[in-house]
Amino acid sequence: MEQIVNYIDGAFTQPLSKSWLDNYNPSTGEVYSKIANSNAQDIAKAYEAAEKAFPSWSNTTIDERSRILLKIASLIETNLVDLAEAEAKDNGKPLSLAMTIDIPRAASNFRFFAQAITQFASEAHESVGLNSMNFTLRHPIGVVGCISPWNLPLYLFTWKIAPAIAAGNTVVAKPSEVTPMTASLLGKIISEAGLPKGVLNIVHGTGSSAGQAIIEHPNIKAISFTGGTKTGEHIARTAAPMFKKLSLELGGKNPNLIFADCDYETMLETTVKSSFANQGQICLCGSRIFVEESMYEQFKKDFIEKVSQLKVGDPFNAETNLGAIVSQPHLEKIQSYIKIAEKEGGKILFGGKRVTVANLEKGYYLQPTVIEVQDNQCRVNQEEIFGPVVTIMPFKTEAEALKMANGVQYGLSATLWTNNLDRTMRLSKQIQSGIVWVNTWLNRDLRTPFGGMKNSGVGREGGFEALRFFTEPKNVCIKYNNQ
Ligand code: TXE
Repeated sequence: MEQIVNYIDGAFTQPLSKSWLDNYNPSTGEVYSKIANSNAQDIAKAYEAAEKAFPSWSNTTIDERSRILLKIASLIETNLVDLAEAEAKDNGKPLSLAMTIDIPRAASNFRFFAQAITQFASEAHESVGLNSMNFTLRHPIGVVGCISPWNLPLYLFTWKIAPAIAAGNTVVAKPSEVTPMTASLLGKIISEAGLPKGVLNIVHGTGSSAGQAIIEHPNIKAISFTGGTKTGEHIARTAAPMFKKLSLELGGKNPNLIFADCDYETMLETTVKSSFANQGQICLCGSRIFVEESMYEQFKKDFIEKVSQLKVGDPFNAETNLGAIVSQPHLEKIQSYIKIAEKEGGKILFGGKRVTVANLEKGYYLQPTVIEVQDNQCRVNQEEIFGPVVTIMPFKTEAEALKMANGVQYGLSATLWTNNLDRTMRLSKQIQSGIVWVNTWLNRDLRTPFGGMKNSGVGREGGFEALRFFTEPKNVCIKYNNQ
């Protein structure tokens, strides 16, 4: 059986423990490869390689770093089909999604930061009248840790790594143990692109062993993490006493506010996507849908009709809209929330059941599920489910919609559907989330700040924000003699 091994100091290496984890194909429910179950010693080796590579990489010209990152981007594109197939198999997402979103975006991440670093400048402040001049140096931090989740495996892995190495850091990175395959293929690509050995070290394994060793390592001074809010809290507790720099991109429970004055057809089509893209396993999915009362019944009917047309099935079938849920435990977690909804008095308007796909009977398939709820305080409206489950409920006034939108512990993104400019401005200012989309969803410009408020995280990535995170600013103040 194929083994997914670590990539440390430019070489593929077995885990020191010689222990392995099972890697499941969620569309068949079967184990199809073995993953290195790395421990603190593997992380220590990865750290040593990264530390050794740092002096030279941090002094490599911006032009040269940029050239290598562009080469990585091109090689990802050359390998588009192989990477997309690997992603679909490892994660269960439709191949069409991996081909059009995940892998192209991984290439864009490298291309974007290859270019952004050439424009990344620092500030100067002249202290007029005091005969002094300040300028800011932005040093790379050193060895940094990047830990990523399973929902958008290569997309989010590269979202962290690209700015980290563009800024001159060296990296110890761990993809999710649930979806390690494309990160492992990236090892081959970076070596072909000529990234010097030790600049990027990819270590596989569980969060509690390999991940924990990264966050506990005293000399890994910055951690960029995307994953669950509970894990983020644990990372913050562990890292804070060591004064590590942290960027935490955590869960969401994003509201969709739909007003009667919106462009109905565009809203309807986009809302189906924002509910169920990637089986609802995107932190930006709009899982709470609030609809203005005057159009609620119409929306309910049309939405359910559209949802009922979605095809759940083999990720490799071009007709498939929803592939498999990422893992058996995650499927069970989602199903448990559907039960909770029923107990709480929610009405399942569509879905709620496991789907058996012919020839893939053991795969983890679930119907897209729409639940009508009475109260925003119910658990299915308050807790992140992270699956193909959305709730809908009506609202009477803008104030009530805003109160429900903000009435959760999360604050990652929100989507507003309205053609009223005054309302757009009022709500955009008052909604508590890191991103507000108006009449669109998942519309991303990589220059913009990305991240959440409240329990959705700390810090921003994207554009210069990411380059600022991965550098340490130092002010230099020079006093001069004016005579
Ligand atoms: O995430 P974890 P899980 C949410 C979603 C999901 C829940 C749990 O609600 O149901 O989180 O998912 C690593 N030290 N999101 O359990 O555990 C882990 O190995 C260091 C939202 O899969 O947070 C993996 O690489 N690292 C989310 C990464 O953290 C640790 C995407 C994420 O895993 C660690 C995924 C530790 N102690 C889940 N423990 C989003 N915001 O997009 C785990 N990890």
